[in-house]
Parts: sequence; C-alpha cells; structure tokens
Amino acid sequence: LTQDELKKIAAYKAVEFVESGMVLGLGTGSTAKHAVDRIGDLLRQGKLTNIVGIPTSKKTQEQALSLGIPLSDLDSHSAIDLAIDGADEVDPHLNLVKGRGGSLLREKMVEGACKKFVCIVDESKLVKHLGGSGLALPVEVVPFCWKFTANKLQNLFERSGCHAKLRNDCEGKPFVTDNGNYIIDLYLKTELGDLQIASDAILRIAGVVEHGMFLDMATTVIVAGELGITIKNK
Ligand code: DER
Repeated sequence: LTQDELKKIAAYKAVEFVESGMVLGLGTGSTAKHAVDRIGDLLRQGKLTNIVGIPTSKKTQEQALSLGIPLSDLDSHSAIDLAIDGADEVDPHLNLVKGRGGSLLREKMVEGACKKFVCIVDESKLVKHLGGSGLALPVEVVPFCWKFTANKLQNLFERSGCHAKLRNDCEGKPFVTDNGNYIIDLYLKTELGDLQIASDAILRIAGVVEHGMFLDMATTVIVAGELGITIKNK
C-alpha cells in the first residue's frame, strides 16, 4: 500500500465517527483532505445530513465549498462535536507535532474547541519522542523583527542543537500563513525533554503567536499501517 492509500484508509475510518447533525472541525493536509472528500461524498449520497464544517485553513475551506459542505466558523460555533485532522508526528501519549502545512494556528484554535479530536495518520508518523525525528517543529511568529524572534527560539533550545529557519514558499519568499504571519521551523538534534515546559517557554517569547506541539489534545489517533488499522484512545 502506498503512503497515500494508508492516509485514505485512516481518513475513511475516522469519518465513521461522524453522525448526522454534527458540527465538524475539518483538518488540513493530505490526510485530512481524504476525510473531507469522504464527508462530501456521504452528504451527496444522503448518508450524512445536517453537517456544519468549521475549516482549519483557507485551503480546506475551498475544498469543502467545492464539495458543497455547509460551512461556518468558531464565532458561530464555539463548541464543536468532532474534529478530524492529520499530524506530522505522534508520540505514545498521543501528543502531536503539527503545522508542516502551515495551518497550525487555526488548527489549534478549532481542535481546542472540540469535544473529540480524532487524529489520522499513516504509521510513518509514529515517533517515540516529539521533535527528535530531525523534522521541523513549526512556530508561527509575527513578521515584525522575525529574526529577533528566531534567535530567541534558537537560543531557547541551544542544548538540543537547535537550528531555527524561516520557512520560504516555492518562490523563495517568506511563507505567509492564512493569518498573515511567518513560520520559523525549529530543527532539533535531540528530542524535546519536558514538552509542557518547552511549550510554555516558546509561548513566553513575545513575537511568537503559536507553536506546532498539540499536547493532550487528540482524544483518538487512528493509525493505518501495512498490517491494518490501529485505534489509540486517550
Ligand atoms: O500541517 C498540518 O498540521 C497537517 O495537518 C500535517 O500535520 C499533516 O499533514 P499530512 O496529512 O499532509 O501529512
């Protein structure tokens, strides 16, 4: 099975949790895309009715609109029944790293407002510790003096051999999030120690808007692997 087929399997499994009448947080990324497509299919077939979607990015908003999924926002629905979204890393405690697609702020706002957050991944996302896989820990920062903020972040994780890098778009210009901010990717040589301490320290830096560690937020993680589907509950 290809990685995308595994992502689709996890996504379709998560959509089995969706009931008619629900207000749904719609995730962002290639895995969540399959879940949103599936929801659109079931609505069109009449197997799901009376669904309201709260998108976690402009990209997902456009996808949902094209599928005819009725949309709203957090201002109108402060309590959401269920969110379905992907992740870049999942540790054994269901803590996540997200944000490599650049949508972490709206994802964290929406998923923080959910009664249930079902995270969908292929098995390649499973890690023992967050931040150690050499992949980035994304941090959304204001564009004002972003170098100053990047240096503060790099110094914060100096002992982990941190390298802070401004994320660029495909034209080599700074990537701009849906909220008009920049992303600083933190590349760590050793995994993060106490995640809550790291999270609090990052958020104390004035130029930081939000980071990509989603601690104690996922209620269920659905993992699709070569040997089948595993469902991990908090
Ligand atoms: O950027 C994000 O937060 C995405 O949800 C990411 O964490 C997962 O993206 P993928 O499903 O394309 O791997």
